[in-house]
Amino acid sequence: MSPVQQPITAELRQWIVEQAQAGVQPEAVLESMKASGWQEEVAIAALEDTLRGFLDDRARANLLPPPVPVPDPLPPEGGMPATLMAGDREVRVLLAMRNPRVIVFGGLLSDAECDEMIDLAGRRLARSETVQTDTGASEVNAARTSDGMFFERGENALCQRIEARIGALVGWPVENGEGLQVLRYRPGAEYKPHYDYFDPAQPGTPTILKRGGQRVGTLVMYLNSPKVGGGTTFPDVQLEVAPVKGHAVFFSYDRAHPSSRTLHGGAPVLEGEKWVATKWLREGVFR
Ligand code: PD2
Ligand code: ZN
Repeated sequence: MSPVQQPITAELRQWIVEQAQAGVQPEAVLESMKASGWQEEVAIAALEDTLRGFLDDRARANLLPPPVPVPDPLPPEGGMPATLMAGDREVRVLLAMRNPRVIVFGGLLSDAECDEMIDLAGRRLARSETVQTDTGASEVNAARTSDGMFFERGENALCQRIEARIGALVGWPVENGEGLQVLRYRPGAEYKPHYDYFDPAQPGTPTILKRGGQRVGTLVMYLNSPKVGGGTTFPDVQLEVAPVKGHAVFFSYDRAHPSSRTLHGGAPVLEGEKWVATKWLREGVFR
């Protein structure tokens, strides 16, 4: 015999919302429901459905854009793996934060891959540098960002290998990734705190979003270890990630909004150079 269907009435939904507003944890609400005769599966479904609606309403009331799916390298069921298989390479998990979602990986790139990336990118930076010296602008301006260049996605065998590895690591289609960006910071250079998503209030944003939608995640890979300085900072949570050759920091943002707490920057390089490769992940296919 199939179990009697228990109806999820408007009154029940109202009661669940009142519990949430009063700060009662969902687990405690579930226990109360079970104690008053609700089947566990029905109670969980009612709770999930009602609370999702409640949170969405609250977000709308705060004028937040709706959340979108984001990549997440860690298993949804929890548990902290010491390593993750990323296609052709085993990667260490060094730190994971929930809100904002920040994960630091060790050994994402080999030393040889870092060196090759710097070599390939450096040739193109050198070209833009000649133009700079022509105009006499040879000094590094600390307020300006580093020198940079973009690879096309899949432009060479190294990019292809790294992109496939990243896709496997974060569980996101390679096609949703922008081409790798390589940045070089010289002493004094920094990247002032910013958000990587495109500001919905900017007039140019709708045009930018035609190519694959919003950015939803960032992976900054360190191609060398600067002598002093150059950490990646997250001022909202007072976190600073040390730039170590081959390591990487991942973070995601399900809303293009400061509530994502993904404000981040590159602290000034005090001694030596800093090289990074950044992979930005879009909601959809980036063409
Ligand atoms: O180089 C960094 O640490 C850094 C900091 C902030 C890189 C980026 N943003 C970026 O590439 O978006
Ligand atoms: Zn950034």
